[in-house]
Amino acid sequence: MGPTGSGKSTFVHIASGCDAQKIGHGLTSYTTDVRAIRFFDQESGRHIVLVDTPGFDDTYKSDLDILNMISDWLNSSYKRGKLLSGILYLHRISDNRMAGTPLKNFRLLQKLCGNDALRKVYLTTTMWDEVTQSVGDKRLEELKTEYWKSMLTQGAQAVCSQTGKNSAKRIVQLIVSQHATRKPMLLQREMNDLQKQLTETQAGQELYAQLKQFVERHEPDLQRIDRERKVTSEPSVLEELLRDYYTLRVQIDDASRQMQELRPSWFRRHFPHKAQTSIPRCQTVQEPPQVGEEPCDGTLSPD
Ligand SMILES: Nc1nc2c(ncn2[C@@H]2O[C@H](COP(=O)(O)OP(=O)(O)OP(=O)(O)O)[C@@H](O)[C@H]2O)c(=O)[nH]1
Ligand SMILES: [Mg+2]
Repeated sequence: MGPTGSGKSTFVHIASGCDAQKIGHGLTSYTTDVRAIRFFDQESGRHIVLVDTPGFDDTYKSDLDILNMISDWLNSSYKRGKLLSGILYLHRISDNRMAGTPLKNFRLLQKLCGNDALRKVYLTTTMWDEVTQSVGDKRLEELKTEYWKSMLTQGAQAVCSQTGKNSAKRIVQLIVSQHATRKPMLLQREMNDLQKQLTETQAGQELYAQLKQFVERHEPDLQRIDRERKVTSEPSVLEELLRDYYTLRVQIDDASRQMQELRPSWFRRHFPHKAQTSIPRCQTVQEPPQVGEEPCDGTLSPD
């Protein structure tokens, strides 16, 4: 898991040796569905399944769509008695700020896992070739002592990923070696053992809180831009204000739609001016869960 562009598909490609077609080199999000790759690992003598996920803050899909896809996959594998050996979270060491996206992703990850499965979370960093060793070391230290601290104290592990095949393979070997202590994720227990809806899970509630915070923070900006555009006569300034206005309007409307989908009645009570009777989806429709696994070497294990 990890923000869009953090190198998830690249990691899967390097560690498994499978095709690189799913790596996105453009500026827009690339992976659009949950994709499981099965390969035979010579070193451990095991068949390993690496699951690639789309990142939250995707260019085309809403965060709710992504959460739905991930939860569909997790629930379907839980029902088949499969537990994850580890959850690998990727962060770009080349990011010079801990911006909103990684922070939001990270909080969702915590809520998806819950305390029990936190010990199966491996926090790692990519793009070391884009920074000097000293800058990378300094940022990694800051991650460990600040942003990752609470997860690390609860048992998550920080694993350093230097760019390259050996490092990716080492991380996979580490996860495989600790495979015996697998735990279900909180979301799997909530939705299967406790029969909760996604909206009632901690991850669903965290997503709702993030969307609400976005709407509340940016609605005043929208009003300010609206006021400014009404008193502007300079065409180039007006054009820029209109562009900003519509960009933000689309983002706020989209966040509101997701909130309404997550909690229709609460949303109607607190945002009556935004509530709609039907919920049009402005993003791509949700795709069916990808529960199958793609063998990359043609060798499927008997189980
Ligand atoms: N320099 C450098 N580039 C990397 C590294 N890892 C990934 N990339 C590049 O970063 C870009 C995005 O990589 P992806 O693997 O598609 O990222 P992703 O997390 O799967 O992105 P989404 O599918 O959009 O969520 C690609 O151009 C990769 O080649 C790395 O360690 N160093
Ligand atoms: Mg990807």
